[in-house]
Amino acid sequence: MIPGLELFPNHVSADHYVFPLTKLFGRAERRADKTNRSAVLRFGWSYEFPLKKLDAWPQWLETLREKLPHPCAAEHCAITLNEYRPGHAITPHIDSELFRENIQIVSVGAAAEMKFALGDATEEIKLVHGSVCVISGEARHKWTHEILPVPALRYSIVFRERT
Ligand SMILES: O=C(O)CCC(=O)C(=O)O
Repeated sequence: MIPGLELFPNHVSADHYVFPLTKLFGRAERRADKTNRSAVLRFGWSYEFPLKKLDAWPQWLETLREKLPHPCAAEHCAITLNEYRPGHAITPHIDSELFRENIQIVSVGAAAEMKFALGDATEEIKLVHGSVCVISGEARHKWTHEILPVPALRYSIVFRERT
């Protein structure tokens, strides 16, 4: 395992999140470009510089925030909801340095392959329904990560703490 990468395979009851996620994404704008997730929603703080304060997250996400393996302070918490329809992916990237250690990713729905790369070295992990993947240290700052095209509908809920 890459230093700074942690995987908690069965950490949350993800079945509870399918309905609220489906409802939230019901009217979302969708991308046709499959190199990116099909739709994105954000709460708490935006992702790009300068960070902007966004709407508060609903109660079910608050309950989930409290169950995370690592704390994510409410006043600094930025939540991204990603929807991937079949064939959608996310290209290799390193998360913005506007956020601290411990990027925490909750997976809901179809299992996805997350691929890490550093130079010629690559490593793949499987993100299953109900898992939490935590990226910090070397895995966060040196290795890129990507999501390979998913076989069926998948959601991820990403918790980041702004600096
Ligand atoms: O969907 C995922 O598991 C990863 C999402 C991700 O890499 C991102 O939002 O930057």
